[in-house]
Amino acid sequence: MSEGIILKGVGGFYEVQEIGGNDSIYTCKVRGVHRKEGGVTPLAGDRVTFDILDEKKKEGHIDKILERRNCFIRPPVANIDQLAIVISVVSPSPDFMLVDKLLITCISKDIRPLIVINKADLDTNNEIEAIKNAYRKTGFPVLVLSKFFPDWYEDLHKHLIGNITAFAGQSGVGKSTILNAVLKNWVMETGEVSERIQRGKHTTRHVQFFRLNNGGYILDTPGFSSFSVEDVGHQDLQNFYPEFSSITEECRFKGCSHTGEPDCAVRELYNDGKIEEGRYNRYIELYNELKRIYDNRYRR
Ligand SMILES: Nc1nc2c(ncn2[C@@H]2O[C@H](COP(=O)(O)OP(=O)(O)O)[C@@H](O)[C@H]2O)c(=O)[nH]1
Ligand SMILES: [Mg+2]
Ligand SMILES: [Zn+2]
Repeated sequence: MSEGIILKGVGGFYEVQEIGGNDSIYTCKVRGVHRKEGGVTPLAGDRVTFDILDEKKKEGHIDKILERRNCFIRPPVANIDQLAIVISVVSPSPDFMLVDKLLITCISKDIRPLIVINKADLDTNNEIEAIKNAYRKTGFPVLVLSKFFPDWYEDLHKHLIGNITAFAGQSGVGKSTILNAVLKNWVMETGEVSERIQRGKHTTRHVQFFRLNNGGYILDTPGFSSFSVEDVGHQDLQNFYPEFSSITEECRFKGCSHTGEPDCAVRELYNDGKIEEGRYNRYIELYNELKRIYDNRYRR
């Protein structure tokens, strides 16, 4: 029995890369008995045990899916360690609400966020400094990239080693460009592999993991670009804002929502510049949106 990771799954066939062996990739099906027992459907990113049926043809059978660290339905992936949240300075202009929502997903799924500001070459109004300032207050790492400064990809690569990293963000921010640069520099079979990452929003693709030379995997999927946080209740929303945790005194009201009550400790943090204005305003907006959903759902 071998252990491996599913790099990709298409039509009932899974590409499983052996771990701890010779890194070979086997095309596997799932054992019939597993399916009959109502087993879990394998996802890209799943750790599995598998039997090698034919070493020459590199064929095998998936035996068991090992316990998942986390999983997503859309896109269908498991075991993500890190999410690179990519925005561009301009064209398209940043969707900060999407960034905030993706940060909430990260925190709820125990995924490390990495905020990437791309297209730095187009920064004419010193926009980058403002964005950096806003998100540094979250404590999460912020990187700046541009396809015209290829040396800067080294910074990104340092964060990728040893992690499974997915890339998220609006269409057009430069995710494919970044992935191609990483593949070119840090994945071996360049020619063959990098052709598979295509530009353009209308290409239908499946989830695909690539293993980096120095360890770690990167994941190309368009699926993280739209996002809803409806599973988070409005009362819990405040727990997903790392900036809020530095309050030293309590709010006057028990159960304070921090959206406008008097003598609010979070508001105090905001007044002291510990929370950026946009972040705070979007918190209030999102709180109201979630509360509306809650009220509609439980209205008698
Ligand atoms: N000026 C500039 N353009 C970029 C940069 N990175 C990507 N682009 C361009 O932005 C467009 C969208 O890039 P793409 O990688 O397809 O974005 P994706 O939709 O997020 O995968 C393409 O025309 C790229 O050439 C960058 O750093 N600077
Ligand atoms: Mg793309
Ligand atoms: Zn408060």
